[in-house]
Amino acid sequence: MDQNSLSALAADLTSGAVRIVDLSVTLSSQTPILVLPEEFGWGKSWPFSKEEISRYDERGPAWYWNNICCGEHTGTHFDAPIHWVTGKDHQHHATDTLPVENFVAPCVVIDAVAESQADPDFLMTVDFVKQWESEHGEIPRGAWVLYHTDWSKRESASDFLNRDSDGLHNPGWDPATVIFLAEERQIIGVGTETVGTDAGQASAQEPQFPCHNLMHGANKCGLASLANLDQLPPTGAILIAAPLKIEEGSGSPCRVLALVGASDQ
Ligand code: 23J
Ligand code: MN
Repeated sequence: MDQNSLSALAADLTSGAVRIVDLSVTLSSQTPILVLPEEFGWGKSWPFSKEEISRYDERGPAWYWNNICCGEHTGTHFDAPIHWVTGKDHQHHATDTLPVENFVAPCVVIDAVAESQADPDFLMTVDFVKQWESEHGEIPRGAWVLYHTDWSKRESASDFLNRDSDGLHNPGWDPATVIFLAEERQIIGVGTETVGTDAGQASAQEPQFPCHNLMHGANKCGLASLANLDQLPPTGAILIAAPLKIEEGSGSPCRVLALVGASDQ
């Protein structure tokens, strides 16, 4: 690493020329969690909860702390390739073994706000990505691709999950787009504002859950329940997203941050 670029970054952080944007949601008992279609009989992820151990009281006069409890895929969280059966045989595919280079990398932000507003089941196509690339340049190898929908602005859990008798309705991916991003662009992974990285109706897609199936099959990662993507430029930001080092973890809640040049927003 060039010593000068780090000292330039340090100066830019101090002066405010580089801003830090928090892309994470708050973890609370109200944080929406994925509801899988019940007819599959699939297990349920625990919502976030915390239990006070002591708070400057008889249980601990000078200290406050909690026990916490949740599924690995709760709130703003990381999906490791081992999460999906298609990713199970890769090397270094779990939260404790993924190369740390995945955790600090450039990101591009693809704006599909209007499309997601018009159609909650919008699926991003390869043509849509190529149209974005014609305006902003080719997605660089080794970048995160963030899917900007403004879905995180849906304040109530029911608006966010957008569930009806068919299940959830939120934007996702045409399977060909996932293959294009993984193979032609060699991205690190994709990040979405929705509860998971796939469309709400992804259990009806072919393959089922194409983003999970194909991204993790290609040893790529995912980030879900991101917020504040409207504060990022289409290109030029740096993403920091490091999952907890859970032994053989499939993912973990994480604090996701972006470094943004102040003149870039
Ligand atoms: C398990 C099964 C299906 C899905 C998911 C988890 C997620 O979205 C997740 O959080 O990884 S779609
Ligand atoms: Mn997940």
